[in-house]
Amino acid sequence: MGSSGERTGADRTRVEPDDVSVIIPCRNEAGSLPDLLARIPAGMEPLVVDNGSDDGTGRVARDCGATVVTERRPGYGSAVHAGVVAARRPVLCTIDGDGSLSPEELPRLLERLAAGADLAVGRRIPQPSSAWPMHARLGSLFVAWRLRRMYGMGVHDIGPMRAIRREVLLGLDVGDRRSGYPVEVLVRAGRAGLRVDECDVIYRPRTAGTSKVSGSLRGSVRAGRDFLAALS
Ligand SMILES: Nc1nc2c(ncn2[C@@H]2O[C@H](COP(=O)(O)OP(=O)(O)OP(=O)(O)O)[C@@H](O)[C@H]2O)c(=O)[nH]1
Ligand SMILES: [Mg+2]
Repeated sequence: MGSSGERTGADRTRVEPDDVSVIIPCRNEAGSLPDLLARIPAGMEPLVVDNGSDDGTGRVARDCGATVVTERRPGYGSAVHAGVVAARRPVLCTIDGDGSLSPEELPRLLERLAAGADLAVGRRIPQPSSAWPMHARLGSLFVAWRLRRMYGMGVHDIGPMRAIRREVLLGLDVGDRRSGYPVEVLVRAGRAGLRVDECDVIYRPRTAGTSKVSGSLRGSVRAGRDFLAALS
């Protein structure tokens, strides 16, 4: 699947911006969205999934020209999946709505797809290093180590920023609706023998709002549990 030069309907050796929907799962990210949305590369469709926000996230996203989908069931995976179902373009990128990742780096992931990868994922390079708390970093490193051992996959992070063709992602039938979603995407890609390419991406502190995962003990423990469940 996905080898360079192969054609299944669309030209698989090129990805144009207007082929791409950018799914942005958001739970109370109104403060970060205007800047983030202004930086989505021209031609791509920003698709904000408003996941139970009470800070006007949906209104702000609409005012900035984004397509907005509402998903009431909480959970990162729930929000991303709602975006995948709603998206109408053939190539999907996913990026957090908290301003921690740079949309300017999405084209580099898309280049990997065009070059034959089935899934392109970002490897976070924190700037400054405190942007990625040590416990969260160790958790992601452990998961990546297990993925390398289980599937020979050359990954070093759980891939918080991703690019994949919609039909390929739907074919993986990812079931996690919480924080294990990115891990399950990788597990299923490994089991399916997909080609997974990783590129470095800058990871900064969230630009507004409050941390839901790594900044609290409760959020971190829950994410750790979800990661382990997705690995098993
Ligand atoms: N955690 C969490 N994130 C959600 C949910 N729904 C949407 N999201 C979005 O998913 C993205 C990732 O969540 P974050 O809370 O930034 O997770 P994180 O980066 O691991 O942790 P912090 O930034 O430290 O909170 C953000 O854009 C969230 O707004 C949800 O129910 N839970
Ligand atoms: Mg974050």
